[in-house]
Amino acid sequence: MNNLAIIGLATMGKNLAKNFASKGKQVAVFNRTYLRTEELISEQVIGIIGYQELSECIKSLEIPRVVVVLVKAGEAVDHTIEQLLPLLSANDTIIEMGNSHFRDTLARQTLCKKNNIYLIGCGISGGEEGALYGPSLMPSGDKTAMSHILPLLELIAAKDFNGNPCVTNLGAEGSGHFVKMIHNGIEYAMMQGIAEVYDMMRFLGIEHEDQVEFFNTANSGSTTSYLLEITTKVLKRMEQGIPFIDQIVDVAGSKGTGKWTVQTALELDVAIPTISAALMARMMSSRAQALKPLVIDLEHEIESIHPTLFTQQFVTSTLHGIFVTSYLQGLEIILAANKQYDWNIDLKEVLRIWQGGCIIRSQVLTELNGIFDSPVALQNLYTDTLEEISSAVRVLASLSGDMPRPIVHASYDYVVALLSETLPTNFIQGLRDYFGAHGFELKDKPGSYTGGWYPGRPMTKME
Ligand code: 2AM
Repeated sequence: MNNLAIIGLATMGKNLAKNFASKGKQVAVFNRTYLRTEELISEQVIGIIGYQELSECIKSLEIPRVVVVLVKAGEAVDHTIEQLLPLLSANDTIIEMGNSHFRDTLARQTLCKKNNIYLIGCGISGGEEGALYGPSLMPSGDKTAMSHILPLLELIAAKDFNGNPCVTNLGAEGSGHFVKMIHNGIEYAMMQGIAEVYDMMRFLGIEHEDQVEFFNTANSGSTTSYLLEITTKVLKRMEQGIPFIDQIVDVAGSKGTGKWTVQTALELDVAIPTISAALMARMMSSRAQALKPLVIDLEHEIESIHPTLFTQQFVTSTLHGIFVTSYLQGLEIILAANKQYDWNIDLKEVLRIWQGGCIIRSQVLTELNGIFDSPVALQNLYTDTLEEISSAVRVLASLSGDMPRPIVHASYDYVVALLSETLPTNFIQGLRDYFGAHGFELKDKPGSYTGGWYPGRPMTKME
């Protein structure tokens, strides 16, 4: 009997099947188009058995059955689950690993529950390599099903900094895909940070080899990260004597998870300016492309910056500051979701399972452990981050040319606002009350008040 099935054999599904097989599992595989199944069969991987019919594939499984679904997010997932339900029996488990919206997962879980089938929504990060050698896995759902499938997932997951599997039960239904969504929002921001530092370098006319060296050295100590590791690799690629990156069109694609993160943060009233700036920067890149005829020659006065300002320390600390604000904002959304949805996602576990396999793995994660439990530690982190990013803002201000720097500025505004003793929002309250009697609070009196702006309309306490 086969131990589990994998449905959907695009790169991720295929590599996940190989990962399970390499750990001694007998994996039944199926794909809508048989050609992909045939291709995988032709690789003759021990432990992988291909099926032409879904029903045969499911029949071949030990009971209770475990079926991993890794098809295109959206309708394909619904379609696959619909096909699976009549073939499964009570207490079987579907593990849905697509990049699904957590609300879709909730709806699918309800449907499966009606059929006495467990559905575990499981975020997966790590790209193709991660799927093959060890991804970070973010599952959530029914406890009984989870206790059955966690040992399986632990087998194939990446390892954290202490050698434990990068997988945990995130708890309530939907929270696994939620955490994956947040992961992706953070990923958008970290990448935008790297792109902006690269932009500063080319703006300043820093030689290609020096750019590589700056990033290569930045990938050490507290900023050691997968994204900086691949930054050097992407930057180094040369084609016909010039950096290949120069031949790539400057319009960023996206599959929606960054947008979902920002939408969700808005719904939960959480300010995430760094992550939003990263999303907006991608959107602006399409708009700018559409407006290419309007391009003008912007000033590039590279002499205006003193070379001693653009140092390794500057590069590393700017990246560190942006990484920290990106993570903090993602974690803030999770905290708000715990409250709003009555979830119990353990931030320490989230920080742990992101240490290995996933795209946003980095040493910075260790600095954030327990950060929201200690106001002093949080204040110190904000203060250090402010120092890092404000130096970036000052160096950039000393450039006399024009260059968009959305993430640097958003991150700076974020920490500086959180640390400021006063904000100008008192003025907004004054204006709102003047035109709309929306009320305000006073520093020296409890309660809400309104009025006092017009003769004959004294300030009154609001009910
Ligand atoms: P395919 O090879 O038949 O296209 C990523 O696109 C994966 O999702 C592929 O394995 C693809 O199968 C599968 N997929 C896409 N749409 C699907 C659908 N409606 N039903 C089942 N699988 C689908």
